[in-house]
Amino acid sequence: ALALIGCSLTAFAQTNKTPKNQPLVSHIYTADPSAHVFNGKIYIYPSHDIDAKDVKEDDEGGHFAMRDYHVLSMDKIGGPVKDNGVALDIKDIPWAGRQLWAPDATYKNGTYYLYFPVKDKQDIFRIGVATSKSPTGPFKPESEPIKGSYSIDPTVFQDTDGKAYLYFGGIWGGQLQRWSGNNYDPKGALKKKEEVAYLPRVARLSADMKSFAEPVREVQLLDKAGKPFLEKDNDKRFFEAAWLHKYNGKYYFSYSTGDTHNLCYAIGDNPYGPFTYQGILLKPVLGWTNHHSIVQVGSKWYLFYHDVQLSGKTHLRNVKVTELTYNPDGTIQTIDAYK
Ligand code: FUB
Repeated sequence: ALALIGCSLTAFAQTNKTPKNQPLVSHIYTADPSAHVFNGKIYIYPSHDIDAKDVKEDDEGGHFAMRDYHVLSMDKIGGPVKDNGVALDIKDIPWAGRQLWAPDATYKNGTYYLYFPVKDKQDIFRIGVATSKSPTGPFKPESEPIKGSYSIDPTVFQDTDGKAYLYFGGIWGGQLQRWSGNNYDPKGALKKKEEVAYLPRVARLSADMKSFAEPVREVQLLDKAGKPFLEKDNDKRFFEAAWLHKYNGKYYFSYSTGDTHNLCYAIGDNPYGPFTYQGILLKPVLGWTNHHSIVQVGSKWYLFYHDVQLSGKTHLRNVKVTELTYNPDGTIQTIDAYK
């Protein structure tokens, strides 16, 4: 993820536009909001952006040098938002090197599970899991990353039959291009324009939620003609920020197109796909990255997302929420976060 981040924001910023929604908190920078409802309350698991002045900007997003997570909570959409303090600190993850990126969380059998990507001591992104009896932590990390995990942006989905799946992956700074057939190649390159684009990954989680129950597989994303996207289809192909939700019995896989800054979605009949591309969920926001979650609160559906309204800097983001509307045929109305 995050190449080009060093480049000027003005190339894509909608600076002349007025945001329709305000940041949920402004005392810290937050991004990549994964929202869930637990026991009737809304919990948001965001990245905690920091201005790591000691870290130089690079093309792989090295200055996204986050070191901890804070869980945000609120009783209702539009109500006060509470910062519940540090939920997990990088210094408490025995195998971690640097860059605590976009997390997600779930609940099962009395335990909350926090899934997080961080570079290990060899500078390779892996995915870890940490547990707590409280949705706000503190979370205790396992001593090793999830065996067989790699890259970034984990998101966990529990289906109505109780099975849980972890989706993940992000190209460029997220290192997905280094993994082929689940094997590591440090020289793995970005695809050329005419090549089939990289695909996100999924694996079912075992009953303890701490390991993969099966080999990691690719999530098939297809265009409406049933064809895979090529790298040149970069306004539609997967880049990072996977999210899976279910609506009216269908499975919705949504994601960011990265260098074209869209959030898109695709629909499938089961958690593995294939998922057929439907369109843009959220148009580009202020800042390079676009990353979200979709959650039902009561009878309404919401999109949590971020932009850089507060800072104007791509690596110092602020999370927001807006209502999401389905059409009668199950497609989602495209959101423009600006007036
Ligand atoms: O927050 C760091 C990275 O930025 C995330 O992992 C990506 O999805 C992008 O939002």
